[in-house]
Amino acid sequence: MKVMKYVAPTMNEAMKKVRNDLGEDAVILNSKVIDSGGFIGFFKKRMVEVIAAIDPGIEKEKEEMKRLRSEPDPSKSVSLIKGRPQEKQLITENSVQQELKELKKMIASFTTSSQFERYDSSIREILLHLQLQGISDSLLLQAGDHLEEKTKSARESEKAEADTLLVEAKRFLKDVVSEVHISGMSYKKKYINVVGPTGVGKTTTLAKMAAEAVIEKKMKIGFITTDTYRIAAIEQLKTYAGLLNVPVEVVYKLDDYKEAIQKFRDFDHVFIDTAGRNFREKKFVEDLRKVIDFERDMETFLVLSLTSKEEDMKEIIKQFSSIDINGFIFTKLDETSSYGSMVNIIKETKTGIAYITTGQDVPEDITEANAEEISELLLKGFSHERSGV
Ligand SMILES: Nc1nc2c(ncn2[C@@H]2O[C@H](COP(=O)(O)OP(=O)(O)OP(=O)(O)O)[C@@H](O)[C@H]2O)c(=O)[nH]1
Ligand SMILES: [Mg+2]
Repeated sequence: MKVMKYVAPTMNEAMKKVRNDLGEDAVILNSKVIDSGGFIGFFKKRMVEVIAAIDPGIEKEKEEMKRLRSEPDPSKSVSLIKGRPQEKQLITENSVQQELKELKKMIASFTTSSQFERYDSSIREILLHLQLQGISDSLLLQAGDHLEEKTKSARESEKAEADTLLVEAKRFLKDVVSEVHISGMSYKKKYINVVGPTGVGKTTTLAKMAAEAVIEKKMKIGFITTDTYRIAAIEQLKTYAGLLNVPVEVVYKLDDYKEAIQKFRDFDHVFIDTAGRNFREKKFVEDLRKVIDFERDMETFLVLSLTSKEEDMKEIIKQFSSIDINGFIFTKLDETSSYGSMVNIIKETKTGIAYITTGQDVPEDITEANAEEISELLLKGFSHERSGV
């Protein structure tokens, strides 16, 4: 990939330069108007700056295609069609994927450049990585300032800058995460309740949490499910309850709920499963209130999947504002490689994280949230990229 910068008085002229130099297949990555020359604003000239790139492989491929098309011997072209194109297709696909990855990175670096140009390139590199992780711009700028300050003092004490950067980036993220309460359920409340949108993993996660209470803490527990919309949902919870050898009560309305509570009066904990609904509609949150008595001695977790879009998660959080949410549970960490939304959300809502789940297996695929691990997770790819792993 060859990337070039062109400056000309007009866009047309800049494009002419690009075409002459890189050919018709050049890709424009960025263009902007700049002020050039002049002295403190006098004699300044408006210019257009264009950043363009060309993949040298495209030229080679074009030549190859030309050669294939003009191949005179038909038998030869048959063998070419039979054998090499397949191989060629594979190579092209791989290289296209690679190019795409690089292009994405490059575009991100151009779009971030104006915002982050006040930082050194080594800081920008970390910020870019965190931006790809989905960390919000306001946090990135705070991180940038923190890193700048720390590298300055490191330079003064002649410490290795790259090491300092990574350590400091991790410290910054850990501090941000540590501003909220990060730990598993408190076991201080008798009732433990999970709510959240459809299919995020509420039932599976509740079973994992209940398993810890039964197997490790040897507690006497029961399940309540208010998810009566689907037979399968009741069966699913009953299966987990059967494995743990604990009772389940199915409740349809507030009276059933109160009855179930009565049955479980001498139990240590009661784990309550709820139906996933489209919680972007306020009505469903109100429906929940009709079945569950939230005033009780209850710890409620809002379950969100890390595979969801951050905007959608925020919408759901807003709808749950009438219910006292004690913490988040983020699921499906194994299905994504960007975790920034988690940090943006806890920073914005000042609500902690209880658990993160990492797969479908019950009970093992769950881990208590931990600020150190979350900050490492956000930077993991970065050290890999740098060491070339
Ligand atoms: N990859 C992955 N899958 C998960 C995780 N947690 C749950 N799942 C899967 O997600 C699917 C839905 O899980 P459920 O526990 O039924 O989700 P739910 O939120 O109770 O769903 P509804 O009750 O229908 O709203 C199942 O296939 C789970 O195995 C996780 O951490 N990682
Ligand atoms: Mg469920």
